[in-house]
Amino acid sequence: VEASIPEPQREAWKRNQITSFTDKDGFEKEVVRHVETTLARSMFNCDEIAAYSATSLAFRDRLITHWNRTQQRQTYRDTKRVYYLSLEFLMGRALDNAMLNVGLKNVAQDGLAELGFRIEDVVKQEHDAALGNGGLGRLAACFLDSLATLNFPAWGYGLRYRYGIFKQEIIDGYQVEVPDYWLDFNPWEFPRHDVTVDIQFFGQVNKKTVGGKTISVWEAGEIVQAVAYDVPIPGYDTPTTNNLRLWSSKASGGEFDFQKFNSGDYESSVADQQRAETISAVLYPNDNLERGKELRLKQQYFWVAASLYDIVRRFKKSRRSWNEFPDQVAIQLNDTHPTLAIVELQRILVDVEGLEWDNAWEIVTSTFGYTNHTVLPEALEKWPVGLVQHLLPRHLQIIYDINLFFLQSVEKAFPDDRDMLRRVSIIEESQPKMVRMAFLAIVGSHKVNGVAELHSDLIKTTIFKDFVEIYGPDKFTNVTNGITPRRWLHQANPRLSELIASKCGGNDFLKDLTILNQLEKHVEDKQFRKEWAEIKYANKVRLAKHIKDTTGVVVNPASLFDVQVKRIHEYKRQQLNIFGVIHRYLSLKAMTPDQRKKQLPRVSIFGGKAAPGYWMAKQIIHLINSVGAVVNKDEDIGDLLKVIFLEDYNVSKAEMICPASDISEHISTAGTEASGTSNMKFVLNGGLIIGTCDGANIEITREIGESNIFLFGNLSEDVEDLRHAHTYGSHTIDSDLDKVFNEIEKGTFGTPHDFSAMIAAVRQHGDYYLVSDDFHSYIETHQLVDEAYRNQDEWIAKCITSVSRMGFFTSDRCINEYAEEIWNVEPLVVDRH
Ligand code: OX2
Repeated sequence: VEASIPEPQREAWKRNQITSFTDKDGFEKEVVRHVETTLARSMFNCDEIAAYSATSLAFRDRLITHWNRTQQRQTYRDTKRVYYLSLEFLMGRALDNAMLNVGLKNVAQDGLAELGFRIEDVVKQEHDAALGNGGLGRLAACFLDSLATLNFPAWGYGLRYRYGIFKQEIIDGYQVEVPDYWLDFNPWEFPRHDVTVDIQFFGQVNKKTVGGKTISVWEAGEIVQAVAYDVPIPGYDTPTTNNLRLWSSKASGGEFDFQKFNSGDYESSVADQQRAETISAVLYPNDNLERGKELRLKQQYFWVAASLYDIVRRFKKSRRSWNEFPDQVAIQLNDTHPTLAIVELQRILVDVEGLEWDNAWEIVTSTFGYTNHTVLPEALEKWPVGLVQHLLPRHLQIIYDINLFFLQSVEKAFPDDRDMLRRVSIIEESQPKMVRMAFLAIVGSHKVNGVAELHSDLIKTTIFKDFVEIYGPDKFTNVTNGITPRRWLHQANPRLSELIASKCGGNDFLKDLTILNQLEKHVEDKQFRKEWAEIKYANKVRLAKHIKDTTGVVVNPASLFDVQVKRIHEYKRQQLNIFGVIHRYLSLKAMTPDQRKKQLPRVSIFGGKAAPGYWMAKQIIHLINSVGAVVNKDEDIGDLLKVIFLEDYNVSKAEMICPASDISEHISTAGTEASGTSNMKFVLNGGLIIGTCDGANIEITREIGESNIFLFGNLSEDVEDLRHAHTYGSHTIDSDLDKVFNEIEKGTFGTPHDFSAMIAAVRQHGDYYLVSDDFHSYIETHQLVDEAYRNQDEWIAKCITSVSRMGFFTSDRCINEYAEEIWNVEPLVVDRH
């Protein structure tokens, strides 16, 4: 309040309000101004990086005026806000997205051309903001785009990692990890040195009596400061510009450090500073895997505590009663990573604000929603009780109390079921004891959702079955994932977007994706199909150029491009794909030259990172590269088969790859991929998919029709029996797969020993991912793909039909479902001027 300008002086502020550029001349002025002042350079010293920087600063200034207005509007109206807590936001590049969302890309293109630059080259200067691993982090980024586009008062909260996901280099066929130091120059963030929070760790809990009441006081052992960095999130075709607040850690500079400093222990006080900064230093590079590292738990609490402090501070400004908190605040937990927020809010309400436990707990549980993204046991978070006790002593007490009251209620409802108490306890009675974060998240939330229909059914019947009994089925719901068509169609594939607009009555489909269904009546239009095919071809030419530039391999853009890009994981089965490629290679080798002439040329394209500690995933990358090294130089084969591994797959590469795919692979063992979202990106860009009956593939099939997708493999309901049979029955390997293995073992693709573990996983160790069980059907289905592709006319028709039926998979639909079913929030429109 003290910082507010008094009424009499406000006139001067209003008179001097900033006006944003709207045309080419205005844009150019801003660029030149930023080059010459902010960057202290000139037209004699302006490279593409400088042009990128100045263009970004010009757009950033624009966004920030909208951002300010959005925040003022939300504060003034004081409606309910949504807070999306995610340890990952895989944003990718911001400039292109900002230009398109504010509708001024053409202006920038013309202006940059006049100033001597090509916009495509300028855009490419930007370093991806890669603060995530894969689907979970990218989903958060798509949700932010939709929240802003739909005008929801929403904030994202995350960590400002100094190092995002590592850069992948392929050296001698192996993955090598290089640190991603991305913050050298980042025009998209605003440091808020005035928005800081002191975060406590360690220490002990003391009891104190205040006014006849005993309260717990947590005395800290260490304090670290959280500093806010704000990233503006522009909606598409709306002034609404939301905020993504990322916390950075810093030594607190409080009494702790000064004590040491004064006592002459300078070195150790510097070490303390470094330790504090370590908290937000690096993103953990694991996807679907939790490793239980102490620093990771520190990250989680640091981020959650700072975010809640901020949320509570904002709530308190309105001077409402605590019981109104859930009417003003909805907090969504992106997986279990922010689950400590439940405990932290209970602590604030009981220990700091003095509410009664039950009253506080009612507020807490009404506030939170929890999204589960996986059923894989190795990805479910559990923290040793001893570690939580040491780092967060008061929180462990609260967790125990939450568990006590929860188990009491369960015992009351199921008096004869002792085993139920053991099964659902938040504390696992193992050696050592563990806190089960998913259970804590369920108990502390009013809604739990999965991310695709099959997945949401699976969590109800497997890992969370008991909780459905306890709470009833209504606490559990499904919100099938989606993607933002702004980035994944309009930005990634501008020509296709334009063609679609010409058939769908303009760009409205970008805000209401169901309008795509208007394409269907043009499927038979020859000219339309031709243009469609030309665009696909041009996108393939662009990717072929990238392949040539980065790998040296020349691929023919007329070949069928078969793409699998995603994190490398045994459950995603890149090994199935490469075994299939070897099978194809062997078949081609066995043919006469005449037979070969009749074969369809293919390019098998792989991309994706392996977690640095995931040895098997790294072996898979090595096998792919080893196969490529042999096949790509085999003169018998020529263009009939090329095998490419694209280095350093990330968001901006995905924007180039998705539009260039003919068929993409989504081939996880049934029941393991919660949803998948790249499947949606590929279909939306006019590619078909080969996939298992898993995750969102099933709903994609429902929407686009069975004849437009290549499904294969065992169903999720059969997986358990098959695994059981592998272990306890006789396990015979598919004969074609056996030939593939024999060829690898002959040394055709390099030292056989390098790949023996991959083969043994199938032959000797129970083939947990059912590679052999699905191999035959996989190979057969790829033959169907070949046949279908030969009929280009029908292929294109399938692609157009599929795109026209993809309206369901926009993240706008997801956000509207969350808003209605989970958050109970309404949009708030901001005036344009
Ligand atoms: C991913 C899931 O593996 C993927 O299936 C899903 O589409 C995505 O989240 C978004 O919901 N870490 N990453 C995921 O789950 C976890 C855990």
